[in-house]
Amino acid sequence: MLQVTDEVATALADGAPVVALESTIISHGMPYPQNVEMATEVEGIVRAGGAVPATIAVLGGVPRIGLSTDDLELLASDPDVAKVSVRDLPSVVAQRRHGATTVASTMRLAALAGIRTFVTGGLGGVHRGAPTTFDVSADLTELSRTQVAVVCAGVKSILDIQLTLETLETLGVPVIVDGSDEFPAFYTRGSGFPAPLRADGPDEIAATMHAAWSLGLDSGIVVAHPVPEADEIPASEIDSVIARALADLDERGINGRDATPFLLGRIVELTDGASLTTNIALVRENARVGSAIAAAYAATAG
Ligand code: PSU
Ligand code: MN
Repeated sequence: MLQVTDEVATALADGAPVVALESTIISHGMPYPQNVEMATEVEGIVRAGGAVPATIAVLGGVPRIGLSTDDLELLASDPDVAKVSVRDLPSVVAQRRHGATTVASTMRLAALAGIRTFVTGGLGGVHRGAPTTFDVSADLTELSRTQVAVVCAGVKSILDIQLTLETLETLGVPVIVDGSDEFPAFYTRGSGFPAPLRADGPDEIAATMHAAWSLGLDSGIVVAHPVPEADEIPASEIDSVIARALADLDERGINGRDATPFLLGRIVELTDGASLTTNIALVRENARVGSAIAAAYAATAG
């Protein structure tokens, strides 16, 4: 059922490093044309890091592992591309539609293809107000049941970071911070919450991946790598922007699958694009780190 490009299929057959990349970040996470520029650049960074990039989406109902330049352009510019989490996969496939995959559905398709390392920007999580709205991203559910390491810059404080970390603990998902004792909050290197676990560099992270799955853990692993210092937006600046975006969300009564894309877009508007610059910078950094992790994991496989 999966359509895997020759390049990715060959790399997987050879045990060579492959890095999965999601597509909701392209279709619903960033404006055009920065989204397609980012997607193309990130594939280049993964290649430069010695791994094969596999951007994942559903096109015409076919789950695709590895995309062409034209595919990326379509995902970036066609407003009819659906945001597809795990629960949406069956109907998008059955109805032969286009879908951009979230962290959750990208994990699922990556695992089906045999890819264990996945790079993105930010994870979904427990939304603020979740104790009454029950809005908890399916990304967390998928992390509890699919063996993929997700390299991200932590979670944005549009979410409740404390409840997100608590939920990951309950679900038995290892949350490793790369090179820091503090869990990162996407735009900022710190969040005020300690790193649940710490590792330093790709070899330690790859060893943890091997250990987790050799022990029979069903879960994924969160690998949180803080945004580079030079690209960080200070909490004092971003906090008020996030508060404003959340108030606008409330006022417009937006919820469900539309909540996260609305908040991301509103934050870009409210920062005059500064948040987008930071977002792109941290995805680049994660691509560099993720390809090194995939290489270290492949080197020690067996
Ligand atoms: N957080 C970000 N950028 C993103 C997303 C989350 O900082 O692009 C996207 C990812 O695809 C993630 C999805 O899997 O939003 C989560 O959506 P929801 O909260 O509806 O589960
Ligand atoms: Mn949700």
